[in-house]
Amino acid sequence: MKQKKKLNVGLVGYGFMGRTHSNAFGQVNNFFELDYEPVLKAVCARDTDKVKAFAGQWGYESVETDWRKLVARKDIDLIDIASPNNTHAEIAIAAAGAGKMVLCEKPLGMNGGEAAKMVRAVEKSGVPNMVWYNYRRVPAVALAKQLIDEGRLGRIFHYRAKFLQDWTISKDLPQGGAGLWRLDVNVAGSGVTGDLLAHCIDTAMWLNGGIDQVTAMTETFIKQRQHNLTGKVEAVGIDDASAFLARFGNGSLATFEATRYARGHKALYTLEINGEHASIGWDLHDLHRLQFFDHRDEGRLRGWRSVHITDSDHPYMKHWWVPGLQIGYEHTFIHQVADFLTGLSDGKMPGPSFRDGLATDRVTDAVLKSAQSGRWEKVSKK
Ligand code: SOE
Repeated sequence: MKQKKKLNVGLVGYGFMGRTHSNAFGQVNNFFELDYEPVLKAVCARDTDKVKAFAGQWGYESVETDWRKLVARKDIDLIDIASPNNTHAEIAIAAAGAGKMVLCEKPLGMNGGEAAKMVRAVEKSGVPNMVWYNYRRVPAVALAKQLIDEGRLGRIFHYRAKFLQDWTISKDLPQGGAGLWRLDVNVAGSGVTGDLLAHCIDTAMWLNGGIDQVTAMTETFIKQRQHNLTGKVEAVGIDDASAFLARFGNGSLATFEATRYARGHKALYTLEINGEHASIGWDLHDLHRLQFFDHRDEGRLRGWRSVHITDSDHPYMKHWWVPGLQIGYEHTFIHQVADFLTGLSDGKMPGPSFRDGLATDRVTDAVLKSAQSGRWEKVSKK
């Protein structure tokens, strides 16, 4: 058997996303035949006891408590950023400057300005880079991409996406600190716009091209919350809910909505696309199914098909079990690593690149700007 090339990974952050990434690095070679093999070389976080415990559980060889030391290490090839949003830019720019490959959690920056600096850094040093917009790699969503690229939908008229959650409804939930930094605007950059709509926007632009302009509304339902780090009751600066209309460059119209106040919904990411010939629907709570309607079907049998995406001719599925058996959320991260490592071998880096991540941040900037101005806002293309 051919010897695999070792790729030494240095992970920053050990929260929810640190776990999804670690699992992906650890599993990928069991299921995909690749030239490269990630090695869990070091994990970095500020709390020594916790980072050691994490390293022990996930099999990292060593720990660091200062990301600068991690970036400076000669034995690290790739820096993976899974720490809160306000740390992404500084770490990514330093890592690119040190010649490391960089993977970064979404959203890429706190805003488009920060993301643009990150793009400049990786493009200047020419290092492979990627943003973890994992939902592109749900097999059903990847199949939607194939169907659109094959022209099966024809001209696209409508794109509709929602991402609904309900975990911040309680007014007693504090903001800030581990697990709750997503509620602290100084750490997260924005609320559901950057956290949830960013996913919808990334998928949408991948499937349907660039977005030209938006008109948006946002709301912060709970205006003050106790801050976990200061102990004081402080103003809430994030958007709890965000909705916008958009015009795509291809002339299609869109509606997007995200909230953390939709009681009963935990992670209901849904999308629907209506084209001249056919429509597609997908739902994260039923992620292994793609809904497909084709007007060109014989009239008597025409109707929505619910395709079970578990066959070996569906994207990614030949690497998993036998037809009929499903995979889930964590596999999307494994697919992302597999595609990244394949890109290293064949020189064709797959998206989403930092440049793609910047394009999404430009849209979320325009959404937040429009919610303030009450006007349609153009999406910056720079
Ligand atoms: C927020 O609750 C969150 O964890 C996001 O940060 C993730 O990106 C999303 O995939 C699930 O929800």
